[in-house]
Amino acid sequence: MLTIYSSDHRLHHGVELKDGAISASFEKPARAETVLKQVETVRLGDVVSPDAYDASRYVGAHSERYVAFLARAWDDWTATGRSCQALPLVWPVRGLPSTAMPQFIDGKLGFFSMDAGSPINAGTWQAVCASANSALTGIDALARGQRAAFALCRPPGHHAGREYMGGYCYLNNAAIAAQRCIEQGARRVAVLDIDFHHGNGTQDIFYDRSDVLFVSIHGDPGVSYPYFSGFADERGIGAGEGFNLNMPLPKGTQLDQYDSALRHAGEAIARHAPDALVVSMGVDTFEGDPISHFRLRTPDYLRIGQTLAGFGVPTLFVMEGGYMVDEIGVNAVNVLLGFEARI
Ligand code: OKP
Ligand code: ZN
Repeated sequence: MLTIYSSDHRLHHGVELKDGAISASFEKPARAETVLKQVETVRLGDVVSPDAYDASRYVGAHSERYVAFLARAWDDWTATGRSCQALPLVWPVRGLPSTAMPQFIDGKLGFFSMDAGSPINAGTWQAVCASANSALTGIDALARGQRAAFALCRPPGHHAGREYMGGYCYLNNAAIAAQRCIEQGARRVAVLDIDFHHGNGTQDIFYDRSDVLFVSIHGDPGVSYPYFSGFADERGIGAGEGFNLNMPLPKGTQLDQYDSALRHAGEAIARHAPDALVVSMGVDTFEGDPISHFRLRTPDYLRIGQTLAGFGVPTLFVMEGGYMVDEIGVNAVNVLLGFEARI
């Protein structure tokens, strides 16, 4: 299987608010390095750099003004005399009267974010573009006839909505790839999100559309991030009604329960009959993950990959979460080995 990877991801590293204090983010450069190392160890296949794409390729999944905000955010922030990371601190919640885009960068940061989980520093935009371009390069590989490809994206993308960043995400790599697939002539695409956290951003982007089916298996948002999205009664709107399928599972979920959800997802995907499948692949479903609550074990990821291969659709894997650095390489690559029946 082809892997698409860019070392530009190292340009992005940030902080997060945890337990009342600022600390280094769980979403750190070593994550991608660990996965790449395992790709090389098992000789998964060629590793290539992403092609270059214009930032206008991100519009469609995202709004033009959001992409423009992201591209300029660091310059706008430093123009105010600050050199620390840019973080939002105020949000337009229910009851605040103005829905207009603020002029000042501090207002824009809140306007275009769902939380304070996506800090912006000097290298963030370049890393974010390399990550999205990896997904675009992967979808183009499928268009050229590959059965599968692996976009080793970092930072992740599935919490980024049409007009907002959040949860370590800036551009929605999976959605950008799915949108390109449609623009290049695919009639239907499915996005399957197997990260522990609900892919609220991907849901947001395709919620009113019937051409892109979104299916997500994740921790119950009643007790897990992102709390405000991911419930089973969110089924799409307008033309998109019935094309959004959320399968929240309880804390402590193990392979048996997970696998039946995955088979249920497979049935929904088969009914959609997509030309391509984009898998938002997080491995924070692992029992040792520091921020999640499922109990999957390392060999379980081989089984998951096997099940995904059984769907019989050309598949782009897009890296999302997974935070137990020592284990995410083996777990992520196990999905890919299982898919290739190298068990
Ligand atoms: C990104 B991805 C929990 C705080 C949650 C954000 C988690 C983002 C996960 N103490 N912080 O879906 O893996
Ligand atoms: Zn996650």
